[in-house]
Amino acid sequence: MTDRTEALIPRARAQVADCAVHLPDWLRLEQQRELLAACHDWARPPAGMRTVSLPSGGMMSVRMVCLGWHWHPYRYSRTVDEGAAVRPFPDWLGEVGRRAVAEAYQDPVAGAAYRPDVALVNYYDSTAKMGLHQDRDEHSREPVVSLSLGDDCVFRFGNCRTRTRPWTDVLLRSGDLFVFGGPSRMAYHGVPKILPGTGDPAVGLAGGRLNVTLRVSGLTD
Ligand code: MD3
Ligand code: FE
Repeated sequence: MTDRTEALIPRARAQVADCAVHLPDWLRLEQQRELLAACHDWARPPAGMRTVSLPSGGMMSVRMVCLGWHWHPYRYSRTVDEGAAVRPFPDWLGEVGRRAVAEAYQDPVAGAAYRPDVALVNYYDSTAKMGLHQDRDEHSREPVVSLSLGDDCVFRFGNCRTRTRPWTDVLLRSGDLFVFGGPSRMAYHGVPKILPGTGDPAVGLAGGRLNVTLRVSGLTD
């Protein structure tokens, strides 16, 4: 039997940088299972989970499905490459985002004002990584809300000026919330490593990691 004793040790809320707040174990098991079920649904065609080709000719190791607006390297559109309409961004996910911002910033006013209209759902298999990058394709500097499901990962949070150190490595686990706003919104960040086999089987993800980010596009049709 898998030893899950570590799952019983609470991890503390942490402010990693100005307006970058980590709330471990924010989603209860049942909420994680519901979010996973929604991700499974969104992954189905048309406009489902796909590989992403880079202009450099390479391929991202992370697979992705988008809601609201489809992210291409490096722009947003209302359709995917084959021409199908992007799935709508559901109201309930916006509510999750408002609760996330309110709790992370302990600011009900900021929470109530948050209106995300894009979600990026990233799937990492056990070998996938995401290199250090900035998220600069949104035309709004409103916070990004991140929710993790499945295997643990090392999340690397850098700085706004360079792709190099200083950075802070944080263990993100299933159910964790991270909110990045204010000066942290333009920080370099990435996922150097997935820790295979670390996810709670009760969540229901057979292997790998899902990350759901909520964003404000600042775009209009
Ligand atoms: C900090 N995703 O989709 S989530 C991405 O775990 C992305 O899949 C990673 O980087 C993942 O672009 C990291 C945490 C995250 C997301 C967006 C940010 C951190 C951020 C935007 C600005 C600063
Ligand atoms: Fe990013």
